[in-house]
Amino acid sequence: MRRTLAAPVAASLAASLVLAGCSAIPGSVTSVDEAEFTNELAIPPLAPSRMVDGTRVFSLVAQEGTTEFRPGVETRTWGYDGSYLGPTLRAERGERVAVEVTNNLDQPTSVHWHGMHLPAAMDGGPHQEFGPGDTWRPTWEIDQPAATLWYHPHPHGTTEEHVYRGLAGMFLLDDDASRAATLPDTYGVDDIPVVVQDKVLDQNGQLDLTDDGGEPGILGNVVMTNGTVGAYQDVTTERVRLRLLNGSTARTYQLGFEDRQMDLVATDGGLLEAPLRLDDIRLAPGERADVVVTMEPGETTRLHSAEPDLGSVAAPFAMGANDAFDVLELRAADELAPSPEPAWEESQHDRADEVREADATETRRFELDENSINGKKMDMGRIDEVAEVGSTEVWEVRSTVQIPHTFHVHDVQFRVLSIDGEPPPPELAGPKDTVYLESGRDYRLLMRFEDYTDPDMPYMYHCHMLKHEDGGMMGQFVVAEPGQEAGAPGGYGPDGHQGDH
Ligand SMILES: [Cu+2]
Repeated sequence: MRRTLAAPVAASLAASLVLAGCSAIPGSVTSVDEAEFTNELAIPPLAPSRMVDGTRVFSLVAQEGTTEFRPGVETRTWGYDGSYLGPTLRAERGERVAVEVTNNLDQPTSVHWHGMHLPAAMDGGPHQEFGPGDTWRPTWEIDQPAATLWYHPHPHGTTEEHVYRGLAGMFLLDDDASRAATLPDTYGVDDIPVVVQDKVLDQNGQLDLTDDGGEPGILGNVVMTNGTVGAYQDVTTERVRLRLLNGSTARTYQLGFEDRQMDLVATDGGLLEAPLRLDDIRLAPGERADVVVTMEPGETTRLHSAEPDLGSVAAPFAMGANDAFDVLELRAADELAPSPEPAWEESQHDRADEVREADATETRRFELDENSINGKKMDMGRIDEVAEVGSTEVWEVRSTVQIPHTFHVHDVQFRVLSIDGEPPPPELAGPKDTVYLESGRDYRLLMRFEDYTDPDMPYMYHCHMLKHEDGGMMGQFVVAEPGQEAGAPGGYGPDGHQGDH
């Protein structure tokens, strides 16, 4: 069913693009409609929580609804606690959290805590699906640096659809360093969640999930932030922090401002060592970047996505590489409250958290081709890798094809040690859990498997282009005691089928 981007396909993509012209043909358009920025940005509410025996307990309900992306048109969507996206969960390092997630959809789903370090049984991957009417209750201790994480479904083979329909939300972590930092930190005022997504809306205004065989998946012609098309945000402070999340299923953005630079303060897994001034940053699906933008009183500027550098790809025009468009308008008030320069000290945990290449005892190699990793497709019953608890490892990852791929590892944050033997660009030097793979280049990733052994319950590594993930570009690893062998994941027998148990 999946097609490789051999020459005939690239040619047919080219043909469909020519035929498409400027009109909206679902799936085959990569150009983005111009928006008028007249809608106030929706800010996902902070999720309420209650303390039960020292545990911070959240509740989420996955449900269907309708959302007015376009005036007067009700689009059928899914959301948590609402019709689209979900509330922002927030917790502190050292806290124990629990989330009660109820599935009010008509099919199984799961909720993965993307970027979170936690036991595999709580991870929310395909082994933790739960059916209609069921409630899943994961619990774990927050034991990692402050970061902008997110949550989204991860059911076997249907992740693209569940995320595309609207199931996603942010999960913010705080720690001593983030509490003490001088960073804009008033949620929804000068600390703004910005979930960037693209959609194809059909002529009835409904989400179109048609797969036309294009790579790397559905590229929409409508761009939205937090579910708002053509959004503006009023700014009342000299500096505003944007927590950028690429919540798209396939599109990679190159986010920045045409009239100013911005300070990158954090990547996927938390704060950088120091702010990094940038023109723009490439964000592939699943990646996050916290940036601080400085405004003058009374001015207006727009977050913009420039033509993204996708590396060497077969058909750049068909993969979104030629698309540039505005994303979010910022409108500064005539008077702005002062905000200090972004600055922070290291956290009390920083030294303990440090992972050193010299400690690496294992090197694994992962090659991504058009539809598999190391020549294998995802098999729920097969453990692909066994990592020894407490060990530091280097994962060498390479995409061998001219299709956009990313690499995401559950459970850990990693460091990009090198790309083709050279140090990574500074925006990739911070903690990461997802990285865009430019074709034909060698990415060396450093990570440590600290704790949470479970020989029977795997974590995932996969491409975060969700069509690819659903198509089987995923593998499973367990963290085990020294000498311990992988067990049978979730009752799946060696033939990959769930047996009687
Ligand atoms: Cu991929």
